Amino acid sequence: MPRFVTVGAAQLGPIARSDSRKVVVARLLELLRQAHSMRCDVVVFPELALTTFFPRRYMEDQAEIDSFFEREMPGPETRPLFEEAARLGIGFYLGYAELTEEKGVTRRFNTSILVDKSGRIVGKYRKIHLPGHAEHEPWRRFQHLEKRYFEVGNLSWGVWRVFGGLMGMCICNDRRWPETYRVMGLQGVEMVMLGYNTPVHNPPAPEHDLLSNFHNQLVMQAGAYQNGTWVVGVAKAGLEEGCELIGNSSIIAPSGEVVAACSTLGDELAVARCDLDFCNSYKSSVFNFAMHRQPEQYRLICERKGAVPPP
Ligand code: CDV
Repeated sequence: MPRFVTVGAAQLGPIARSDSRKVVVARLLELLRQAHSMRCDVVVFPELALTTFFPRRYMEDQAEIDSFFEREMPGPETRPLFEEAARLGIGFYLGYAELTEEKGVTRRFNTSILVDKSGRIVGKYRKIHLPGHAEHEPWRRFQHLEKRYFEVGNLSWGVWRVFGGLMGMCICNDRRWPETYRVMGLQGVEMVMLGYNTPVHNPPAPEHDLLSNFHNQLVMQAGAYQNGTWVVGVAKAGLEEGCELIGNSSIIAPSGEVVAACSTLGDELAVARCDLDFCNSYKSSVFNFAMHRQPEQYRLICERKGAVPPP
């Protein structure tokens, strides 16, 4: 019996530093309504979808830094998104900068949430692989200060039973690491949702620039195939505050094939009707983990070499 989830990859074009949350949420609402008209069950928005990608700027003023963070979710500016989603009966994944108090300590994370069709937050993930650097590096054309502004996520990679299947989340740079997908794969994930902000230019390795779109596809397609899961990868794209970001938001089947993709660098929706049962064809054959993985061997080999075993 097929189990269909219709998913929308809701790509965003650039967000200016001066754009208010209200302006951005209006764009998200427009994409949400389009997705509803195309019968989507859930839409995936990008990483840090409410503001410009602020880690490209060096800032010292904590008040200025904190102006990019959300203290509550939903808050006054994001509540309309939750209300409209509940009214339309459509779920969403949203990336944002989270400022929270834990045991009296202020903490800042690069976060995503999963919201069900009734507008309830059912899952939260905090980015683990924070790329870039922590100190100002003036030689770069633009900064990538995620290691300065965020802490490493402390929630691991979970999966949530919602939309009739097992949904997982990760964020941007996480998608380049096989263990991200594998930790979710070991929990039986059937659809991994992720948002990204990926500059075309890589300051420490400009020789990779021509391959930035290829590497984006390579890691997401491999992650999907090697774990028998759907992957929905969604960009914030285009020329944002002088920095070129890749697009190519894609919906990828467990076969590793791209079944829908955005073709512009602006606000755009790509939609696919995904059969979650298609995962079984891979999970029960070539990637039957219980039958073919060799965790004990990985552990022994790593012990001999003094390395950390994979999950
Ligand atoms: N936002 C990101 O995590 N971006 C990284 C860039 C810096 C390489 C990425 O992996 O796309």
